[in-house]
Amino acid sequence: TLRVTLFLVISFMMIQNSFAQRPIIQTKYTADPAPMVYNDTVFLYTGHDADDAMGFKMFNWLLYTSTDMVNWTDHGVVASLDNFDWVPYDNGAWAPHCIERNGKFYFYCPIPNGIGIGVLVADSPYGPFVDPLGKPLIQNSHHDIDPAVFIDDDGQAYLYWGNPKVYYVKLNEDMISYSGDIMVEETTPANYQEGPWVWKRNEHYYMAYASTCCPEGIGYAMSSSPTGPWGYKGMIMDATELSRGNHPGIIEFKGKWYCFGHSYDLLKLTTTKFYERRSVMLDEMIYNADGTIQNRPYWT
Ligand code: FUB
Repeated sequence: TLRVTLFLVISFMMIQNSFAQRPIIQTKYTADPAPMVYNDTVFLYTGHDADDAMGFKMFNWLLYTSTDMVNWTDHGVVASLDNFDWVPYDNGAWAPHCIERNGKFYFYCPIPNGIGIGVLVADSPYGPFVDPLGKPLIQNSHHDIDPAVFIDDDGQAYLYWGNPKVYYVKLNEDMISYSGDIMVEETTPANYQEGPWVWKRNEHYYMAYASTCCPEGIGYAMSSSPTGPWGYKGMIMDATELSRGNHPGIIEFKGKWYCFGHSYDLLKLTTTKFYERRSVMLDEMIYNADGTIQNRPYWT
């Protein structure tokens, strides 16, 4: 009875969904969304939870594209752990981040358990991606997960990452090396867990992140500088049982702002058990006049 009720509730919610279907990808389990806007197209890079995953079982990264935020084209595997000679195992393709600079595409990949954060480079957002360093870009601690890159108006690029603290470093213009010390945010934004995502709108800097645990929602903080201090402002997406873990990805596309995350909605259609088989979610993100962001209780 519980399964039938869940199925009916979720089916009803999917019919209500303005993004045509929820979760937006229903043919594979996708996690850790990393959307990038390039040439009027959204390139959505994701992690890939194996169909039989019971914990984290992630071998490669996927790519989907859309020009309308409704229809998504599946481009399959865009990179995998095989792209890195120095990674000692095949399970650990965690939350990536892709960004374009000067016509090249930089794909930052965290390999957990202290292996480090690698970077792949391509001439096209579709790849092929190659490893220019042959070693990790970041090998700082056991907390080297969830990289996210932000390029400020003055051209300075910053790489953020970490769980349970936020680390950051200034990337050089080549995007595959850095200058200065690795810094740790002195004041970790309230309820920060992991998955930082930094952007700027008007004069405000924003950092969204997986917030509270567990379940995780998506919280955010604001600052007048890309290096903080960050002041917690609230939840973009509340934490609920269906969001157990979460991971934000935020873009502006054709005049609207969107927040991506992930949930267990697809898994829950087939079982009431919990496994790491996640699905990317999407919602429009609305700002208030003062720059703060409206809260949503769940993906609509
Ligand atoms: O997908 C593996 C890990 O789960 C990510 O690195 C975290 O952000 C969480 O989503």
